[in-house]
Amino acid sequence: MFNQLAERFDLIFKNLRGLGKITDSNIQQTSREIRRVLLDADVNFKVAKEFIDRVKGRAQGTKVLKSVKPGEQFIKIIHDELVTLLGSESKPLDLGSKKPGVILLAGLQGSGKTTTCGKLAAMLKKDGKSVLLTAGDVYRPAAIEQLVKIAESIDVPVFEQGVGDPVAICQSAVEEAKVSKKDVVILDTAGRLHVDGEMMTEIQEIAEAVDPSEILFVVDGMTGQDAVNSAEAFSAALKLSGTILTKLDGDARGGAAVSITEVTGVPIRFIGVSEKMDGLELFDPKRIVDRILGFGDVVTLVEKAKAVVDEKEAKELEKKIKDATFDLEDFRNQLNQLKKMGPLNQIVGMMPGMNSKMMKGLDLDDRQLLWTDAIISSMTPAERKNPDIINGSRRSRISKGSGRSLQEINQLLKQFAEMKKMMKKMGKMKIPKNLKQQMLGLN
Ligand SMILES: Nc1nc2c(ncn2[C@@H]2O[C@H](COP(=O)(O)OP(=O)(O)OP(=O)(O)O)[C@@H](O)[C@H]2O)c(=O)[nH]1
Ligand SMILES: [Mg+2]
Repeated sequence: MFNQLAERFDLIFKNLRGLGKITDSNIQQTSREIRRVLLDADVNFKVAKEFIDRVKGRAQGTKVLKSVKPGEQFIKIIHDELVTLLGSESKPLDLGSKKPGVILLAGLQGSGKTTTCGKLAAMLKKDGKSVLLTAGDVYRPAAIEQLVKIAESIDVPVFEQGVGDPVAICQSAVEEAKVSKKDVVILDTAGRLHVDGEMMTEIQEIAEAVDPSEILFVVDGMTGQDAVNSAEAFSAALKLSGTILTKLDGDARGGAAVSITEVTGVPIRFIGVSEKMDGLELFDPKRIVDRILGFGDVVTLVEKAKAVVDEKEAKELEKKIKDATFDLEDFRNQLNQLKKMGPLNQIVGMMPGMNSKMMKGLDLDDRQLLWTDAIISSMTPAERKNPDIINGSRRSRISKGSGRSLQEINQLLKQFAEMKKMMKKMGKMKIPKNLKQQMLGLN
């Protein structure tokens, strides 16, 4: 899911990370790139334009700020705006105080309503709630059968009256749920085209008759631009409280997700990630954006580490850390391996807890890797083995040899000392052993 978006943003960020300064021209260029990425992912052009305008505006604002890491700041703006665009926060079902709470599902034909009814019921049931499913799609006998089958599979009762008036059926279902003291009624409705006025009126009547706690718009995540049109129509007809985006386990390009929140003004609440009854996840904008932008993802980190760290080397390294014989030569090797894994800040960002206090004082700029390499190369083997012998005159020799300032030499030595300290802490850290080993590429 969202792989395409993720890959493309990754490229943009690679360029941004190297930025020494935010300027009009790099704001322009980045905006153009983002625009292309969004449009290729099927994000509605108006939504894309507004998004870019907001990012541009904020980037302009930071242009004058003297920032330590302008590129990172730019990335943060994009990140924050994407989270906002996707609705900021996750919002679980809110059934209010009424009993039963009523959930009405609406959407186009084949969008996944009936399946999602079952998934929601299964989720609520797991939460200890009693649920009544309702067959409000009376136009196809198969639709009722489908719901009955789903209900059986999760062991939840169904209210059905065969063919009849959907408004009356839904009302009766709520009455029935009251009598049998159910916590929640979920109403499955017929798929309708937004251009079909009669059918749109019908769903409005159902909503008026049962006064739902949640009116959820179910939309197929694989649909691109069309999703925006139907979202507009459904949100004009009904007081939607959220969207459920289905079929995101396919190769959905993610554009619909990005556009729909902006168009409907209501958040995406859940995403469908399989055909099965447990294939529904609470939608968490921050987590999704982090996923799209490659932040804070341990799994990816482990994969990346595995790809570049050879097992034998990793074991040797672990031993060195344990024995405290880790020297500057090893430090340089480590940095080179990190370099192979991708932008440093991204790597560090993926390590849980690593971007907090522990990393303070470590300045992670990718260009610095090259300079660090130059500095360490200008040291003698003895100095690399035992940095403590690097006194003032050795420092100035190294500075001349590497073409870097004395201050940088000092900083590197300090960094190395910090890193050793950090590794000692890592040895003592209370993270599960296998995670630590994974991070070191040991399994
Ligand atoms: N892979 C995948 N398939 C899904 C998901 N949600 C629904 N489907 C499939 O999509 C198809 C249509 O789903 P339904 O639940 O019947 O859709 P509907 O909106 O009730 O359709 P109508 O009642 O005809 O309007 C079915 O084959 C489902 O199995 C999902 O999250 N992932
Ligand atoms: Mg259906």
